[in-house]
Amino acid sequence: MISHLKLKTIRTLNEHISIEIDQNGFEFIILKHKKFDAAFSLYGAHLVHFQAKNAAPLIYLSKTAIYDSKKAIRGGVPICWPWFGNTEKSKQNGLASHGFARTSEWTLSTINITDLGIDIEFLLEASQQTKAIWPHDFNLTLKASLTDHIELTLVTENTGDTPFNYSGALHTYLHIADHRQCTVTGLAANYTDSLQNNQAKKSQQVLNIDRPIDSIYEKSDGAIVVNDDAYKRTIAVSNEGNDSVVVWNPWIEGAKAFADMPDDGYQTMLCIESAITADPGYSLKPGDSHALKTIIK
Ligand code: TA6
Repeated sequence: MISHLKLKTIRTLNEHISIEIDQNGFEFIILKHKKFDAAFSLYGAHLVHFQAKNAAPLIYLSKTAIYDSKKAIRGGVPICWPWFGNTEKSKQNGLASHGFARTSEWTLSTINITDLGIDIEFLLEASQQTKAIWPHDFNLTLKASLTDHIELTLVTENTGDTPFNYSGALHTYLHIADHRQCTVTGLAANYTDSLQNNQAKKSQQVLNIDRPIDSIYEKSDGAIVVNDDAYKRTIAVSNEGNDSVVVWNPWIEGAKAFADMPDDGYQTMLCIESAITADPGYSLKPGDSHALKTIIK
């Protein structure tokens, strides 16, 4: 599991679910199933671990991630919502990059355990705190369906009486064995390079992880395949409800600059994100809802 966290069990709900804490009391929901092990934090409704039986972990979690309920956990699948990155507004108002969902305390709404796997849902509702940052009424639900693979669906519901636009991403950190023996195929032909002034570029058929990468690809029709050769596996990422796919690796300098990522962290991770990044975001009328989904197998 996430042994480096040295977790202690404080509550066992049944053979499949327990609540464990780290040495500072930060809580994790630990899920054990015959098909997989997984872990979430209620903070951010953040999937921090997923490992199918007899397989390597699918999700990267930084060994130096900070669990202080102030900053986003480095790794796992951070929920970037209701904006992606830094917007003019977020910058003007000194708001955090990638919105507030990943740094909010969610509530656990349902858990359903079957022979096939575990379905678990988390809810974040609009509050005075959220409305002080983003003046809209909403329900935000993360639905996770865990079997021998991961399905995450983020459902945004406009519960107010005025329309709003939102952007964001399921910011998946995939765990790979070795960036030098890993390539990505299935990305769209066109992308913008966030490291070169959002310059429009044509993608190669095969992406190598041999430099800093921060690219926003058009959405792919089919699955994006990460050829994780050193683990002798492929990871297929399929997305729905997205308008783009963000691919990110901080590389050597980026990893060194992060206090919450080991200097060599860039070698065993790659972000492939189901994202809504196009201006003005996805528009939701009162009473409407929209689902952003990623399937990782
Ligand atoms: O998804 C790519 C990105 O927007 C990068 O620009 C980088 O900022 C990354 O997200 C991580 O952001 P964070 O706020 O989690 O450090």
